[in-house]
Amino acid sequence: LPELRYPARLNCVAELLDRAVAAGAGERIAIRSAGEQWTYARLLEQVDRIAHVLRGQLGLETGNRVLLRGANTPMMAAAILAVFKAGLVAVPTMPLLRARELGVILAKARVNAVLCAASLREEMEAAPGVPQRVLYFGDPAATTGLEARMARQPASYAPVDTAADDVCLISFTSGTTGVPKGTMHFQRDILAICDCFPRSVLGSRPDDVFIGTPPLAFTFGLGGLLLFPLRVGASAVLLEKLTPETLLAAIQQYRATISFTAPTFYRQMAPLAARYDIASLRQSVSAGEALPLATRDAWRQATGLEMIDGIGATELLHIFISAAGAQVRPGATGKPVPGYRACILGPDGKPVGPGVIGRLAVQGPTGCRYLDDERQREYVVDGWNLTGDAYEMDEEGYFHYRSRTDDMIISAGYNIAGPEVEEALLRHPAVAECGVVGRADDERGQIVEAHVVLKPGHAACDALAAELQEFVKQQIAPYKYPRAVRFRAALPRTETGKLQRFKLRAEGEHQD
Ligand code: 3UK
Repeated sequence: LPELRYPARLNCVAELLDRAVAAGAGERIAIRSAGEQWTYARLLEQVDRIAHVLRGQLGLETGNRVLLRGANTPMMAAAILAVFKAGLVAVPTMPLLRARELGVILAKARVNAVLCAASLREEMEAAPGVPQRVLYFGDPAATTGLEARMARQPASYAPVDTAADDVCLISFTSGTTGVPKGTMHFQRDILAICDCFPRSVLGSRPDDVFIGTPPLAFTFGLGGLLLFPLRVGASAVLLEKLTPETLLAAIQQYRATISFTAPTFYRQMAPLAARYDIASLRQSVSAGEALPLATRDAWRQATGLEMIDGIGATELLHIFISAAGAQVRPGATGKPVPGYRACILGPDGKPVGPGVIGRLAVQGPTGCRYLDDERQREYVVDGWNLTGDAYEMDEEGYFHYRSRTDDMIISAGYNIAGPEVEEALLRHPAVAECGVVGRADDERGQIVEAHVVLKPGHAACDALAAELQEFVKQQIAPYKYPRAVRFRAALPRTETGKLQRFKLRAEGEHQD
């Protein structure tokens, strides 16, 4: 991939935006949102005005860190790009974070300034250790906010001359344990992710319209809903508070061609898809957690589309194993995205052959750099990134997800992967969602416990629990069946759509 060799001096926004406008893309639509439509020229101008505010007015210097907060809006997108372009470091934060969590991030990332949506002001102000330089945006009544300052700035700003390996982004993992980990990424990493997955797997084009749910503060969303479209001169639809229904309606309204969201969203959209005209959609990308076969099948039946599953991680910035179209092997995540290498390591740290479950190890143009050195030594070993996932490779070189390494259920000496049991349960017509975890058991060490959300019209009862147990035994090795079945109204999920297994385990304990 010759395009992955970048010059030593590189500003990613100069490449993504200034270059596009200089090449004549100025009148093309860059971002659509509920009330607004921004051309490439307008986006560039807004980015440049914000960059002037940051450097000229706030007096920030190269390498200073700017915490960013906001829902997916054109202003939030412009703020992130302005930070990159001004040679500063963006620290985007998930909209739902509370004051105490923000305080941890402010301290860990040693934040110098804050740009925050006015709608999230209260929580921001309540955070401990907020720096002095804070500006709010998106409040039409404000006379002192970011927009008012932008209006007084020059409309154009020359990109700061940054090195390709200058840090421009600190992205925090949501973490299943609750402790956020900051990962640093370089200017060139921003371009590298645009030149890997979207080119070789997705096949994105200038006429594409990208849409989806992940927040821009989650690198899945930052790539899929901002950087990837800009890299090819396409457009992004940025919408707030999407539900399965409103995402389907938005795909129809904006004639979106590429969707990015989590498996649970596709699962909920599939039965509703027939009510909308979503014929414009040509690719649907799923990431964040394993894509169950039942979901892939339901989406294909509803839309005729073969989904693109892809595993990505905050530590690696974006998707590194995936497959599309005829390359898809249902049940496998795919193969390493060109530019990346992957292998499976056994307990001794040596690569294992096909058919053996082990720890996934990945290498490529992007990689993990934690703020915290100790964690770094656990994640990156001999130059390989250990993502914490248990995977298996087949004879054809396809990578099959099994579970998170620390979520593997060990019951009476058997290793059981929760997602395999979930996949079996999801094939039952009464099951809408489920999560399978291990629960401590005196006799077996752990037992398999299923938390099940039923589809409307099905009632929880012992007979149905027994039917689900029998249903699993018919599909996979009987020792994997859930010895405990708990019905519930909903499953605990992160803002990124990930099942919070630790919460299921904890709740299982309380009910004893
Ligand atoms: C899990 C998957 C099976 C896996 C992400 C796309 O999810 C992203 O980043 P996070 O840091 O979590 C990383 C972990 O999530 N995972 C993600 N995708 C899949 N497991 N199949 C998948 N397709 O455990 C991984 O280690 O929140 C996803 C792009 C950017 C991202 N940051």
